[in-house]
Amino acid sequence: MSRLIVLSNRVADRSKKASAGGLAVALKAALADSGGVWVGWSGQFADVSDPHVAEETHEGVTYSTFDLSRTDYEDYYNGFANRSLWPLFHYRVDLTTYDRRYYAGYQRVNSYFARAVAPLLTDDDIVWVHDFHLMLVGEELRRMGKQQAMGYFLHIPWPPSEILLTLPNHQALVRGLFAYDVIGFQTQSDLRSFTDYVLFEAGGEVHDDGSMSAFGRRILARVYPIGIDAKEFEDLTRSREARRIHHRMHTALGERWQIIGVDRLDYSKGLLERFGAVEKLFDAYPENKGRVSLLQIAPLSRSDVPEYIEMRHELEAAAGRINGRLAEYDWNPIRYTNRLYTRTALAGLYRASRVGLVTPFRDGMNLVAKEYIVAQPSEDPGVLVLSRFAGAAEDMDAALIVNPYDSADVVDALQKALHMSFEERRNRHQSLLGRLFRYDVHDWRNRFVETLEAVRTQRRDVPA
Ligand code: ADQ
Repeated sequence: MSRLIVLSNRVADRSKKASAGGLAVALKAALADSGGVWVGWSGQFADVSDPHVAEETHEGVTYSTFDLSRTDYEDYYNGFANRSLWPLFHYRVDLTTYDRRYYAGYQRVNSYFARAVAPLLTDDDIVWVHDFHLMLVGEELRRMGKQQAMGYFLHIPWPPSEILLTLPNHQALVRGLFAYDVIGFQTQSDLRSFTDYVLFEAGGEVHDDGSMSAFGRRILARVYPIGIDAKEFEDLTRSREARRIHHRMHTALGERWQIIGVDRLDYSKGLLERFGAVEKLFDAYPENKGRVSLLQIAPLSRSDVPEYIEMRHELEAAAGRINGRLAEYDWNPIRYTNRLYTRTALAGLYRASRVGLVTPFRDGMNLVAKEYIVAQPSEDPGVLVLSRFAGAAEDMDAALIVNPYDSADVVDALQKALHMSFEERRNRHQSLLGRLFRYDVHDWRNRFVETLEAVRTQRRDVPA
């Protein structure tokens, strides 16, 4: 077996139990299986032109990290990644900012990542690059003569061509992706959009075996929907600490029902509209007043980006306004917190909630939807209300699927979820649960790595 080298913008913090980001949670679980090397930014700043890589090994995983300069961080991370690619790939052309300085920073930092990882590589390694921050690393490594099997996984959606074409550098990015051997998407719909671009914008070809050619290279592009570590999450849910939190929440709620939302504070997650739908629930079905409330956990993220600062203010104002209008002296319709919780605490809170409310306008997958289901007690499971625009909806059709742009649809689904019979809740829960255990994060990792392994073996067997 070969050694797995994983690259992502940030490397998860070894010491912290909580981290509010789907990618960190997933990669931690994926590397725990077989060990390997995880390469990425340390989160620290230094003004150096060449990466200085520090190594630390912990439970079979070597963490290789390096610092970035503040200018690189501004142009590449706050700039091109978070103000150009993120909004655009989530269909928010209106929030997208293009600046040539940002793209120059993106190229510079992708090359910096390649220079950091190149000296670590041995011939038999396989390289797996993650997410929208690092599309060009593979191309840089090839330029440096690296022949290893290389894969790329995109955690966020791939937009339709009409949207992508608004990005001045769209062709350079797609050409960059063709330097990898395997590229993975979360959903069929993402793969369709990518295929469409390859055929009609890049003048490429799609072959019978599903591989694609363009820019002088042939690659495999496939769907690998990401899962969670269902077994681990189930164990967490049953732990003493999770049960303590569940019990505490249960006592505080008494006879009331809780709806829970857990999302990084991000405009793609539809939080403002979610608050609006919950407000409308009380207007449309007043019997829920005093009996139902929303707990929204939304840890701050990307707080340097103006759109996120503005959104935070809007959410605070909305929660205050709705509570001001509807609250009673002993009941609040919305409890809203920006705190980070441990995964154990989250498990207990999900379990204490009658409804899981996941209503992004666009989301690559959404792991919260999956965690909520695994945390439910089978003897009295809650109901998941899920946006059709989360990648998770593609194979979680036993949830109540809603259109988050249509608040009346969300209100009706909430009312249905709150009053659903035990039989229906149990049937829906069981059908969702089976798939989450079968297609978990280990299955996701294995399927991707096996494809890369096959590429590596083939390449080794072909005489140069
Ligand atoms: P994210 O946009 O970060 O991930 P998501 O998939 O929901 O979204 O993952 C969030 C993770 O952070 C979950 O595991 C959740 O438990 C955790 N989390 C959230 N709030 C927390 C809090 N307050 N305290 C502790 N933990 C918290 C990106 C894409 C997604 C895709 C993932 C993985 O945007 O679409 O599903 O990557 O590919």
